[in-house]
Amino acid sequence: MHNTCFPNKVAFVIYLQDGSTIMNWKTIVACTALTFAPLGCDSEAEEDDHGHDTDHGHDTDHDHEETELITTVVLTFTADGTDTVTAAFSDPDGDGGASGTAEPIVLAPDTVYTMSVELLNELEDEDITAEIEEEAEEHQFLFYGPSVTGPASMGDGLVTHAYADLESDYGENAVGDDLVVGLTNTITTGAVGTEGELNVMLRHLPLLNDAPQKDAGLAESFAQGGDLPGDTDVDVRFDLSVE
Ligand SMILES: [Ca+2]
Repeated sequence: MHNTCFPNKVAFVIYLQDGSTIMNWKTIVACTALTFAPLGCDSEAEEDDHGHDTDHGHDTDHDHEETELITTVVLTFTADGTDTVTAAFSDPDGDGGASGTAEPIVLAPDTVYTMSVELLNELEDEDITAEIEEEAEEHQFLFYGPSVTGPASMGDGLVTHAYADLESDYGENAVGDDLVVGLTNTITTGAVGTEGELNVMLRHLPLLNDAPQKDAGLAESFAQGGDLPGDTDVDVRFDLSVE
């Protein structure tokens, strides 16, 4: 029995080492734990487990290690004179499995909010926000939807989005222009309206052949239906109303 299980684990390790080291290691740990739990199970069932875990690991290998697993997206809206509004999207089992759920966003009319974005991997008690800050030059959030007017969206203006940060807020601007990130934003509401939505996408834009994929027109291009470079780390939808 042990002889059957052990080579499976070795093969899995070798396979994963094609990708990023840190994430591979985490995945290996998780897989090993799963492998040990049903120790004594038949090899057929184990291979199924491995297959699933390998798929997870492989998906995440396409991303950088810092964004592989985002289970939670928290939006916090603050403004003078009104209550702070917090809405969280949560997908406790990460990619695949059950779909995540998002709390609705309810904002006050005619208000200028500062909206911050926080990302967590609650499976591993990890603050992904800090990792995005560290690699701000490789990431950009896009805020879009039929209710959103802003750089990435030509919606009806239930809310208006503007970026309120730059890469240099989080560290040295080492590559190209000092571009927006979207961890901090301004959201301006107008009149009362319901049945809106706000979509939050985090795009991962690593250097490609030593050239930046992130550029100043990324959001505007997206708003006009252009294809985005890079990969999507997270893309979640919140119901939105202004009441
Ligand atoms: Ca830059």
